[in-house]
Amino acid sequence: MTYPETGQFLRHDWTTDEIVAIHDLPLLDLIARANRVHRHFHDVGDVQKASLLSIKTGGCPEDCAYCPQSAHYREVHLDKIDMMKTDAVLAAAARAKAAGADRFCMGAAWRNVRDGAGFDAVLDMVRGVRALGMEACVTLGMLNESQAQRLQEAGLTAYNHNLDTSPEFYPNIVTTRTYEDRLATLRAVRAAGLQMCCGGIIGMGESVRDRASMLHILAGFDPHPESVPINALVPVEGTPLGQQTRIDPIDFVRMIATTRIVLPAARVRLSAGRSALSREAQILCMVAGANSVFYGEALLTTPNVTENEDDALFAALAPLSSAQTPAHS
Ligand code: SAM
Ligand code: DTB
Ligand code: SF4
Repeated sequence: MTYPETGQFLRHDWTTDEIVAIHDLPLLDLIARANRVHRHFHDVGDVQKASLLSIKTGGCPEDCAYCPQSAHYREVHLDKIDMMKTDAVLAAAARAKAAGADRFCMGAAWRNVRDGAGFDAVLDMVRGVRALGMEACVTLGMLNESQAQRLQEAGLTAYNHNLDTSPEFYPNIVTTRTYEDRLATLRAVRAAGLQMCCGGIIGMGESVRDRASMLHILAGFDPHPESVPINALVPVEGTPLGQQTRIDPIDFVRMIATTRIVLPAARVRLSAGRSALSREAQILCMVAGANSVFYGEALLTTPNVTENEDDALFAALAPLSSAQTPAHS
C-alpha cells in the first residue's frame, strides 16, 4: 500500500465532528488506523521514558477540581514541601538518567511564575538537567513571554501547560482562571521558541465531544504541540473529583488513538492513570500510538507504576530470542 506524503496528514483544520467520528469508529478500525499513522511518522520501537519530580509541592491558590495540590481542598492528605534545593533536584535527575530516563520534567504548584529567587533556582535546575544530557521540561503555571524567553535561554526543551479539557467543560473544573489564560501562556511559550507540551485529562465526567473539542483546539496550533500528555484522572480523596470512578481502559485506548491520528507527529504521552492499566492495556495504548511514559515510582504527588512493573512492560516489548529456547521433545 502506498502511503500518502507526510504533509498531507498534518492538518490544522480538523472539526470537532470529524474528531468525534474518528473516536467512535469500530475499535479495531480505530486502532489499525492510528497504528498506520504511528508507523508512518515514528519508529514504533522508540518509547521515551520521562521522569517527573515535584520541586514545590502543594499550597496552590488555584482550585483545579482534580488536583491534590490545590490549597482549596483541606481534606486532602498532602505534605506541603517548599522549593527543593537545586542540588537535590539534580541528584534526582542523575538517578533518573541512570535508570534509563532521557527527559526530566519538574513541576511546581504555582499559579504563575514570579520573577525572583524561586524562578532563578528553576533556571539553574534547567541548566543542570541539560548539562546531564537530558531533555528538560518544566510546568510552573502561567507565565509571560519574557519569562518563557529566559527559560529558553537556560536551555529548556519544552514547557508543559495542559488545556486539560474542552473550553465548554473547563468551568466545571477550574474557576480561578479562564481557558483564555491557558491559551495566553501557550502563546508565550511558542513566541519564545520553546516546544509545547500540552494535553489533558480524561475521566472527569466530560463527554466524548469534550475530549474531541480539546483535540480540535490542540490541532489548531501551528505547529502542533510537539508533546501531548494524555492523563486519566487519578481520583484523590478530598478533591471534588475524589469519588469519580476510573475510566474504562478501552476509553483510554480510544483517546490515545484519536490523538495519534489528529496530531500525527506529536509524542503522545501515556501519563497519569497508567498504574491502573494492565501491562496488556498499556501495550494496546502503544499499538494505538502512545510513544512515551512517565517512568519512576511517583508522578508529582501520587504513585506511578513500580520499577518492576515497568521492567516487565519493557521486557515484553523487546525482541525475543526464541532460537535459544530448548525445543520440546
Ligand atoms: N501548576 C501547574 C499547572 O497547572 O499548569 C503545573 C502542575 S499541574 C499538577 C500539571 C498537570 O497535572 C495538570 O495540568 C493536570 O493535567 C495533571 N494532573 C494534576 N492532578 C491530576 C490528577 N489527579 N489526575 C490526572 N492528572 C492530573
Ligand atoms: C502531565 O500532563 N501529567 C503529569 C505532568 N504533565 C506534569 C502530572 C500528573 C500528575 C498526577 C497527579 C499527581 O501525581 O499529583
Ligand atoms: Fe495548582 Fe496546577 Fe494543581 Fe491547578 S493543577 S491546583 S494550577 S498545581
